[in-house]
Amino acid sequence: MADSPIDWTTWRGEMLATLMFVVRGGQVLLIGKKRGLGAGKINGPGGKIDPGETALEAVVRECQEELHITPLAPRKLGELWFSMSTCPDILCHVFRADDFTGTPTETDEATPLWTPLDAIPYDRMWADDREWLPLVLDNTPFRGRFVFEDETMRWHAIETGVAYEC
Ligand code: 8OG
Repeated sequence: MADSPIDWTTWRGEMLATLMFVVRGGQVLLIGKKRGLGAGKINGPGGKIDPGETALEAVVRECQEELHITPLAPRKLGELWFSMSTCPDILCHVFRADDFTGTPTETDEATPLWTPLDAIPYDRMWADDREWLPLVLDNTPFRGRFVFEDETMRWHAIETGVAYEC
């Protein structure tokens, strides 16, 4: 792919966000997102990090609010760096858990959607997701960088071989 149009050495995420992928029994727990950025798309539960929260605290809170579940032993597997044209740049921390407590429940933010691992509906997700979600499902830590112009992905690069603390 061509050189990046962004100087990533000085890039900073203006909005900090999270995503969680719970994988159990050969399926991943996705959501139909009802509101916020990406409403109408399929995604993992997650959302913005509130002031004073860690990414881990935020992702657990979002799962509780959006689906009424608590992921167990969540671990960070990825970072997504999004340079956006029409909203603030986003740094998103991606987590995976292999178990949870509670019952996935529809809320005014999300509809739960258990999805077989070989039938991920990429055509109903953000354009970048097909580049990195397979790494989450494969337990491979990664960092992805993406340049979006409106909803179109103009450039991307994914690194593996990175390590995260939890
Ligand atoms: O608080 P709110 O739900 O509006 O936060 C936006 C959520 O959308 C947050 O969890 C991060 C997530 N998100 C983006 N861009 C992308 C993307 O390209 N792919 C996926 N899967 N999620 C994204 O902001």
